[in-house]
Amino acid sequence: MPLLRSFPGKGIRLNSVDTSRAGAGSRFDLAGCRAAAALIATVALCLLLAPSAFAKEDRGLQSASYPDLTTYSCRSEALPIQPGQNLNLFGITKTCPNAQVESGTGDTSPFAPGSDAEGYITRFRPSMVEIEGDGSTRTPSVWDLHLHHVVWLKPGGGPTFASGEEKTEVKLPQGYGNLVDGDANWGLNYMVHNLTAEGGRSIYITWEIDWVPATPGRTDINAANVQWLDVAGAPQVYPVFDAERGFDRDGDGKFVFPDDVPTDPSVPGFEERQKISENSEWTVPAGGRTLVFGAGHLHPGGTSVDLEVARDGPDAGNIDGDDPSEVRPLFHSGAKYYEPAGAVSWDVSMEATRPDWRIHLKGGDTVSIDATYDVKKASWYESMGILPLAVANVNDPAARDPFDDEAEVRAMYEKGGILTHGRLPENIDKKADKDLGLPDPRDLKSGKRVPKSGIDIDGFRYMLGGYSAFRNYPSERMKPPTIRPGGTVNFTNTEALPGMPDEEQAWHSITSCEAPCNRGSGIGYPLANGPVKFDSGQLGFGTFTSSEVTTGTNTYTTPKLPKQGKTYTYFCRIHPFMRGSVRTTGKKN
Ligand SMILES: [Cu+2]
Repeated sequence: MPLLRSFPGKGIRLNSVDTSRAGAGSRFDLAGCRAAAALIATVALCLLLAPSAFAKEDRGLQSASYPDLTTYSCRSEALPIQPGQNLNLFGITKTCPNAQVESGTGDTSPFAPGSDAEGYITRFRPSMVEIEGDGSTRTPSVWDLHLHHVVWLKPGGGPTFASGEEKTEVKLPQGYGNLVDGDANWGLNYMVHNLTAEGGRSIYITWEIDWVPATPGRTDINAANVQWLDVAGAPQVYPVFDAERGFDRDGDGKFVFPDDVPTDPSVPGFEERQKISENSEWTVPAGGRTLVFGAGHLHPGGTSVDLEVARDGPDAGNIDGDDPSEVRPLFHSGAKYYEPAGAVSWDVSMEATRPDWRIHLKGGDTVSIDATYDVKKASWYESMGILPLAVANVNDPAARDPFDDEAEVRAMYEKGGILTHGRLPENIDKKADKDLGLPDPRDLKSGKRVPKSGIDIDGFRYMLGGYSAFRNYPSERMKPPTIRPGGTVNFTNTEALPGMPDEEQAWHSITSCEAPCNRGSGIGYPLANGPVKFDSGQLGFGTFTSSEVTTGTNTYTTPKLPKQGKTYTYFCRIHPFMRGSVRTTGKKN
């Protein structure tokens, strides 16, 4: 559970509606959540597998059905969003706060305060809506406000449901559900990204659930708990890594984390080694377990999360997977990009396991995941690779062993997955790459010399040679300031000062992009694809769970910009409308 590991003693802020910064009473220690993490209900082997209702795969993965299933919509309290916000926050929530019945026979009493109702969540659909001035809600577009990540932490069970802007749905197969108390307190870790400088906004995090009451003696459903597999994280809190151009080892344009991370400190990408999480692997407990569902989570640039298992074989070594014959692939969670430009946006859905995918593993088997990113076109910073795996402690007659029933498991693997949902209108990257009619910075006259103090960032603008990707931005202010060839440029983010409350800081990056870098902003434009690769990280002084989101400083120096007479362009990854340029003196070659 990478998100929890380094919290003890630190305390965690409540819902960000509580803007008081310290008060011990406003903190919630999630450390105790770990204690019962291994709790996996033991359920008798009584499975009533319903006839397959999944023929129409083109509609995406279908959800399971039960006679007494009720669909509820749930939502958080209102969460304020600061200008340019990218805070990593923790709060507490309930199983289904502000519950409303969407369909089915039940009422909202299971979620009432003091309720002792238990039930199975068999489907979970995450999203986020913005609250308008009149109280109505609408789903914001990805180029405006987006869900970087949100994780629901089950009491005693750790991270259980999770989402980014791709909004992967959990749809457990017939016969399985996540058993929870209706009135439970959950942890909620959320990072909502405001790509604009606009303040005074607020959102709800929303989730829709299918709920099946856990009535005594029920035999048609078994408990499945989540084994959280995450390629990056623990011991760091913020579970991300960088996938950069230049990290590709074999020329296929891909970077596979953690497999491709070099062991040689002189090889590019070695610095990512410290970000590999111990939670990228899981050892199956004694008695074995049945895997029933999985679906990957990625960020833009990601193309798949892959699940495999290793078991020690009759070779000389006695470690799982020390010989290639001891490894079997279990599932390839592919990313389907609707975005015509490919893996450069959040316009994507992920494949989940099929309804009949069942894998039985023996105690001691080692399950692991890796995440693949396309690093041909651009670098990807703060990337994720997660696959929450639903695991049951039952003997499911449909389950197959990857080594004993090799051909059948191979067939399941090769059949691949099913998308959990279709294209989401809010994820269409409409604003990116639009021609705004701005001049090409390379064609503008040179501006002043960059002063010794460098370039300040203030008011969501690079103060010298900076421009905003808005129509009619004055070209006079876009003139590239100059440095000598081989020189560097210092930047200072004056909107983040030591000791300033997180929500008052604005964190910015300086990230190289390929010139002209003057088109419309979104997720897919600009890309981190400049000829000299650089990225400052998020300059600022985040505290608590945002501490690893920021660099802990507000200054940055670029690498040397070598070529004479060249205009180098850059942008802010957090607020991609922020652009800037700098030019080296001398004649172009
Ligand atoms: Cu910025």
